[in-house]
Amino acid sequence: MRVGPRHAHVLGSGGVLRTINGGHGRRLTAHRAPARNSWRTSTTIGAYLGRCRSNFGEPTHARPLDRRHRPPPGHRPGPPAEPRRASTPAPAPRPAQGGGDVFETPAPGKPPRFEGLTDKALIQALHDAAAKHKDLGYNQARKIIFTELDNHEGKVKCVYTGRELRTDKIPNASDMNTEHTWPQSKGATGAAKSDLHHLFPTDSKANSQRSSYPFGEVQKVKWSSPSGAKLGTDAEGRTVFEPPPEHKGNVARAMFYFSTVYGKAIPAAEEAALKKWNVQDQVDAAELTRNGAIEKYQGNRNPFVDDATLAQRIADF
Ligand SMILES: [Ca+2]
Repeated sequence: MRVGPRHAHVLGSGGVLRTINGGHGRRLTAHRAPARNSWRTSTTIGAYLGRCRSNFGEPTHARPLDRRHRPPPGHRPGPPAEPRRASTPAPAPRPAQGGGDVFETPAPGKPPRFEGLTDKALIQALHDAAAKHKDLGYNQARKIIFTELDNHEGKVKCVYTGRELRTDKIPNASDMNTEHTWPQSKGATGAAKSDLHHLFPTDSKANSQRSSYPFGEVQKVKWSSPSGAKLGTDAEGRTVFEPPPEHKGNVARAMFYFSTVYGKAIPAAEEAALKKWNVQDQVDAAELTRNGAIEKYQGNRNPFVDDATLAQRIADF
């Protein structure tokens, strides 16, 4: 894990997130309400998230380079200028929200990464940045999701329906299981099958409804959940799945991540919906925390969560 130019935070006992590596003269704090599974963020995190929002449409400005441009063919790059995480990250046996965990979040005020890159060059850079992440294996990935990453005070919540299940292990697959936001039948195989950045807990029936349909905006509803997830047909009559509003941006950023890391194209109609959702449902503290927790397990972040403007620099995923 890099520290230095970025802030690192310690999630201390009682869920207090504190800055351990300032350097930008600003301080982040967040306090987790122990009785409720929600985050109350300080105004500084609010200001950071607000900045992410305000970045939409703003011109880029002078920024320090945080990664190399793609090298010419045959070039063997030397070691990076700043120390990087080892290719095999340290094991992370503790729950993501337990005491003493260290993870990174982008420093408030720190400009986005991947300076100056757009389209194919940006896709290549995003692919390269994730190339050495650790393949956890599917069983370990599911165990992490249900017992640590998405287990909050003993309960796991379906991202499509909001249904909660109390569990301390991988549940019966007919009750709650693991959603591959990028479907296995469309290429989420091998290491991609176990990549936590696009895996979420889901109610098994809702997962069956989604099946491997593309995401889109439902006009004619065939199935829906109380939380607002829908299966049906879009304006062109295609069968599509629409997540509930609070998960739409998470889906979009997971799909952008998957497309760039694993070299899969997103169909145009689906991409249009995802880009819209990326703006509508912007990154919140919980999504940022999950991104940092996943980095502990598999050694890479989802850059589309760290920089909400990144997707706008790729015209065609
Ligand atoms: Ca969201």
